[in-house]
Amino acid sequence: NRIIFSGIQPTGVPHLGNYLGALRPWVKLQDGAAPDDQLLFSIVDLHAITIKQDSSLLRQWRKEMFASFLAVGLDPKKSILYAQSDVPAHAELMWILSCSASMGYLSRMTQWKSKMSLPSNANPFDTSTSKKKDAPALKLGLFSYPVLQAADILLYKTTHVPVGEDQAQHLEFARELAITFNHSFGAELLVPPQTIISPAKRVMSLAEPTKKMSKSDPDVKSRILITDTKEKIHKKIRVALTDSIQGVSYNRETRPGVSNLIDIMYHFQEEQFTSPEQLAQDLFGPETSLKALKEKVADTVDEHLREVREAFNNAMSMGDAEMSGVARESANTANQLASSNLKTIKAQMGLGWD
Ligand code: AQP
Repeated sequence: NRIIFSGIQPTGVPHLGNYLGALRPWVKLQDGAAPDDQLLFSIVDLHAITIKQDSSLLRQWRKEMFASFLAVGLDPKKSILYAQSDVPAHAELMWILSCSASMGYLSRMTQWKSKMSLPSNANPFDTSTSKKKDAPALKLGLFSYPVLQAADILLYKTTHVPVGEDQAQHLEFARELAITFNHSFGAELLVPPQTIISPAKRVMSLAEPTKKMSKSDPDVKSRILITDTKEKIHKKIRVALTDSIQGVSYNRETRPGVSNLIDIMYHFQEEQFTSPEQLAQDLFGPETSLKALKEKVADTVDEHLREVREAFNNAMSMGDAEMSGVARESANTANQLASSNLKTIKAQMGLGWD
């Protein structure tokens, strides 16, 4: 049987990248699951606080993320849908793993560097780069983010983790940490998980198509939210950065903006075309204007998100008590699984009373 775990930060309403790269594949896994598969999807609020958050906004975002889970089709009867901070074992296992995690390995991770706008070769221990004028000081939590992520996964003996490509480096870290840990305690306590990278592994920003689409990008036109209205979708795609080459053709290197739009359209129609290149050839061509391409892409996105948008509004109209009741019930199940696994790990390490 498979144990599938993944998480998403409550740092805003999910965008097309989160939807195509994570939420939609999670729903596919849920709906195709065998009876003895176990699925856990977490709103990872402890990860969100690695960057300063406003408390009331964080509460609002957690609610919106839970509503997004329900809106995309995640079902609390089939999957465990819970907030990470409701299961204390995540933080406890993180401490245990921190005692085995290599600082050198963590310092090579690219995520904390990109959050601090530092070059990918930056070294956190070199004060001349970490004190770079406009970069906020590196916090321990942001630096050790991958250790918490490893704890999230390893806590449940997860076998499969579905994520977008940006998380592949962290997943490799989790695998190696599990192997090192097992080796040092002489037992198969942790399960090195497999990464499942979604076909839509990297949806790019509409404003800067060489960067990934991101919730925290200050430019709101860089992303399409799963809750955006038809008008907003059209407006954002109309102003998406493309190029001045005539016609429509697919080439991620030379035409990143145009290719990102084609990719987005393709991910909504994967059954009808064998590749984005084929979609571009069959539906468009050297005679098609970029304006026409954008209209078609916007229509496709709107059509596919309409149901999600409506379901999101329904879920948001649930009372707070009703929503937290569903989340707490799932958290109870997660707590039971987590504390039993954690107990075994601690016992092997000589922690806790027999
Ligand atoms: N652009 C993307 N394309 C494909 N997949 C993506 N994911 C994120 N962006 C893209 C996937 O979404 C899941 C949840 O991501 P997260 O919220 O934990 O954090 P993130 O990867 O850092 O996403 P954002 O949107 O960029 O959030 P912020 O701005 O808050 O950091 C992951 O599986 C991720 O791969």
